[in-house]
Amino acid sequence: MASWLSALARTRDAISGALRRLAGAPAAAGPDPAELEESLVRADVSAAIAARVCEGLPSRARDRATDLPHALAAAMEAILPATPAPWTRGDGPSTILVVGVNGSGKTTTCAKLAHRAAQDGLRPLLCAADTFRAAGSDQLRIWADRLGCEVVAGATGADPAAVAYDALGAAVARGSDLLIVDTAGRMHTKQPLMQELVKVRRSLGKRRPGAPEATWIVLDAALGRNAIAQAKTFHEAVPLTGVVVSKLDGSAKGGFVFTLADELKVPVVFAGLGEGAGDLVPFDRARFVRGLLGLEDADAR
Ligand SMILES: Nc1nc2c(ncn2[C@@H]2O[C@H](COP(=O)(O)OP(=O)(O)OP(=O)(O)O)[C@@H](O)[C@H]2O)c(=O)[nH]1
Ligand SMILES: [Mg+2]
Repeated sequence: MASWLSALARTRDAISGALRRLAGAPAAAGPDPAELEESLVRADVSAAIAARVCEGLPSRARDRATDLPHALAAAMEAILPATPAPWTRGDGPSTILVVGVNGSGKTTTCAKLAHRAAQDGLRPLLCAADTFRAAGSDQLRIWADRLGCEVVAGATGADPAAVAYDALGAAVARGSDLLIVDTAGRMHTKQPLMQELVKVRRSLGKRRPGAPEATWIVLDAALGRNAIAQAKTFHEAVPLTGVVVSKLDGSAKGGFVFTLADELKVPVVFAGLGEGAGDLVPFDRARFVRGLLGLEDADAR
């Protein structure tokens, strides 16, 4: 499985050099934190947050080489909400509705979630409510076969709200613990498509009060801060309860997660660190920050 350290290599390289220079400089005559602030902004931490965390750094530290990085790590960690447990075994199935723009990694994430839930001893059911194109449900079916997971798929062109409704019925009938609903990719700027999602959400609630218990958006880390505008628009249509950051392995812009947390107050639940079923890790804010800053033991904790 991919590790936080290797996944964050590119983002880290930008930040840790600046941090090392700042930490290594003599306390009295060292460079100012501006370089560090700039490197955070290059990693897509917003200017306001970068300024805020750098401002809070101690100007005098007993041991700059260790105190400064740890003070920075603590300040950055404090911005991120703690990640709640992704699922609990309850009375009947709970539903996760997975949304996002085209190509963000939704279908792959649904498969990864099913894999992880099964590992946690739950019985997941996948639902392909991406009826927009045949390839959408085929892709999820292939994943389900590979994982040995049950799947309910709508016919191409079928109403995704009806497919989701039936799938939740199937989850109840079959005694599944978790229903994971994959939806078609949609541009957040297209109103009718966003309304379709509202309808999917509503029909799940009609089938079972309280459903969906979770609505997670999959955001491609490569988009950096552009992903935040997407998340906000989705949040207005279907209230989000969590974020999955996909493709963190290939990105140099993981810093947008701080702005996301600051502005949306929605926790990141998982991070996608590769294309395999096992490449999904619970988001751990301490590891993420330590991985970003290049602190040695990011993977050892
Ligand atoms: N490196 C990497 N690639 C990923 C990750 N997650 C998904 N991908 C790849 O991204 C591409 C798109 O993934 P999909 O899961 O099909 O995305 P989608 O959001 O379902 O796409 P649409 O249904 O077309 O909107 C695929 O090639 C995936 O293998 C990840 O965490 N890391
Ligand atoms: Mg898909």
